[in-house]
Amino acid sequence: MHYLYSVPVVFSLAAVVSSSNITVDLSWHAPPSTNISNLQSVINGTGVYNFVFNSSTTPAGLPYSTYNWCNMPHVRCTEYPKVDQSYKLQYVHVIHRHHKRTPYASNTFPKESYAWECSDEGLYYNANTFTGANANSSALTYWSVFTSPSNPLAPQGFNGTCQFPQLTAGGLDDSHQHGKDIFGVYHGLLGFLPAKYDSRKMQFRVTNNVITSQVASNLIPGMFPSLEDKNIPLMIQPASIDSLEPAYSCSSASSLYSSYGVGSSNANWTAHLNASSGLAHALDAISGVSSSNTGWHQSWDHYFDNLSARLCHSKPLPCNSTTGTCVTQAQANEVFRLGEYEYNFLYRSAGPQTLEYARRSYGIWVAELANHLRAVQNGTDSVIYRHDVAHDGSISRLLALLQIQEMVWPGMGSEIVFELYSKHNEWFVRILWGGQVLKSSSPTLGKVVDMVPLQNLLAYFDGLVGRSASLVPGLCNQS
Ligand SMILES: *[C@@H]1O[C@H](CO)[C@@H](O)[C@H](O)[C@H]1NC(C)=O
Ligand SMILES: *[C@@H]1O[C@H](CO)[C@@H](O)[C@H](O)[C@H]1NC(C)=O
Ligand SMILES: *[C@@H]1O[C@H](CO)[C@@H](O)[C@H](O)[C@H]1NC(C)=O
Ligand SMILES: *[C@@H]1O[C@H](CO)[C@@H](O)[C@H](O)[C@H]1NC(C)=O
Ligand SMILES: *[C@@H]1O[C@H](CO)[C@@H](O)[C@H](O)[C@H]1NC(C)=O
Ligand SMILES: *[C@@H]1O[C@H](CO)[C@@H](O)[C@H](O)[C@H]1NC(C)=O
Ligand SMILES: *[C@@H]1O[C@H](CO)[C@@H](O)[C@H](O)[C@H]1NC(C)=O
Ligand SMILES: *[C@@H]1O[C@H](CO)[C@@H](O)[C@H](O)[C@H]1NC(C)=O
Ligand SMILES: *[C@@H]1O[C@H](CO)[C@@H](O)[C@H](O)[C@H]1NC(C)=O
Ligand SMILES: *[C@@H]1O[C@H](CO)[C@@H](O)[C@H](O)[C@H]1NC(C)=O
Ligand SMILES: CC(=O)N[C@H]1CO[C@H](CO)[C@@H](O)[C@@H]1O
Repeated sequence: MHYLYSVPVVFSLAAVVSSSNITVDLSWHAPPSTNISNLQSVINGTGVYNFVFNSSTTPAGLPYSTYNWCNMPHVRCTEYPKVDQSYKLQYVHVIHRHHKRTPYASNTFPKESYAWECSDEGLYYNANTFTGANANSSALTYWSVFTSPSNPLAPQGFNGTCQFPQLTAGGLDDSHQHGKDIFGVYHGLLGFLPAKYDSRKMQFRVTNNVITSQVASNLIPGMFPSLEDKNIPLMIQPASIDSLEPAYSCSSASSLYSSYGVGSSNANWTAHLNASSGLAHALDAISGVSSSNTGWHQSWDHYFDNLSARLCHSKPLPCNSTTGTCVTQAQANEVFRLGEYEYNFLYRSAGPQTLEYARRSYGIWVAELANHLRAVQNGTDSVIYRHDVAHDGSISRLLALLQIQEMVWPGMGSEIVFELYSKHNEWFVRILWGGQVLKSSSPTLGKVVDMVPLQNLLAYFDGLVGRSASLVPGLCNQS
């Protein structure tokens, strides 16, 4: 990896044309160590740092900016950090994780002690031709999950009427509120977005995982309640090359990750698994997960998703119907501390490889963002607002690349916003995380990523991933 890297940056703005060479620091900078990254407090601490895991609503006694796994803080009028009026907002790019859902089937226990019902909503799948006013219209068909007494096989995990995963009714409401809050800021407070949906000015994007479309279909009416035309395109890339999820393959990134992360025998990674093996045994005895099931024991991901999804939906912690033993809140808290520790390690604390991993596995999305910023600056893009609905893996990689100071596991709805401003003939970017200005350890981005000169941010992105991600294919093919 190159450190101080010089990139020629050429930009033109309206009548003014200027060019400059900018030197930026592309190296990894260690995050400060905190309780989240301290194995001793992870294993022997209590509670979960005032984080919320059991409701989409953060209790009144805690600030809105509090980490809430079920529904993370995002931009909202009441907390929005306003910018000096001399800066003109030119472009906004939002990316966030989908909202709360049922667990993935792979994270459910072999046998669950209760069912999970989703009969309060429909997952619509329909396709309609675009052949003009007389087109045959399609029915609004939706999925209705059922099991039949004539089918002798029991489903993996929960019985009931849900897909695993699917957005729950609560997650759809959170998506709607998220849209309302964003619109409150960028239309209501700032007058930046128009009152009505306009496909020339805004684009919504999703991944090939249907849960992101479930979010978008509820978020958009939250922003524009009186949609005259309810047909809204959701941008999507082919699954094999999708940069947002990300789903493109990058073999060198995968092998780098497996040298320090989940599945590796790197002692820095396995230390916490070793230290928490007692908890794993206790939970296996309740869940019936076999101790030889590597998926469940090479990280805390599965137990974390399992337990947190229940609590976010006010469901009890699981019990073993044979032994009568239940998972305790203290055990759940330790699982949550371990999960936060893992994301902190995997995306920041493990070392420079976290940045290297991020630029390889998320470089294409970053290059797309950089080109959108350039196109707004050179006046060739009519789109002023882009909104991408993604996953924890997307947000984590992006936070690793931005070198966030305190990395956490991005909870449901976790949001990063890029705001592009102009002032006279200069351009600046501000980045918001959880609705507040992002704190980064990279000196190029500043301690707080607040009005960083656009050319510096672009030089950082270009240096790491190349213009139009030109470095990524080569990096991915390195052995
Ligand atoms: C960048 O610097 C190099 C050498 O210092 C110079 O040759 C080149 O023209 C510069 N490029 C731009 C775009 O200013
Ligand atoms: C947790 O506390 C126990 C008992 O005091 C101690 O043996 C163990 O080393 C501690 N674990 C960590 C990771 O600090
Ligand atoms: C960090 O953990 C220690 C004990 O391990 C505790 O005393 C302290 O209050 C914690 N700090 C925060 C900010 O949670
Ligand atoms: C959520 O958990 C906190 C801390 O364990 C507890 O004080 C609170 O009553 C719980 N809230 C709900 C809605 O269960
Ligand atoms: C509607 O469907 C019929 C077949 O039932 C087809 O012949 C016709 O072209 C379709 N109409 C339009 C406007 O696409
Ligand atoms: C789930 O359904 C299967 C049959 O499909 C049944 O054998 C099992 O008892 C059910 N479990 C619960 C917890 O309802
Ligand atoms: C483990 O972490 C230490 C301290 O951060 C680092 O010096 C060492 O290289 C790491 N070991 C491996 C195998 O990554
Ligand atoms: C694993 O933990 C045990 C105590 O639970 C300790 O004796 C042992 O040294 C640890 N092994 C490693 C490789 O950290
Ligand atoms: C309950 O505990 C027993 C004993 O640990 C285990 O064999 C079984 O798989 C567990 N799960 C269920 C659903 O009974
Ligand atoms: C404006 O920027 C975009 C994105 O980098 C680029 O594709 C386009 O060629 C530029 N157009 C002009 C006129 O500079
Ligand atoms: C949150 C989540 O679903 N995590 C994992 C669930 O398990 C599958 C299969 O092991 C993983 O691919 C997911 O990342």
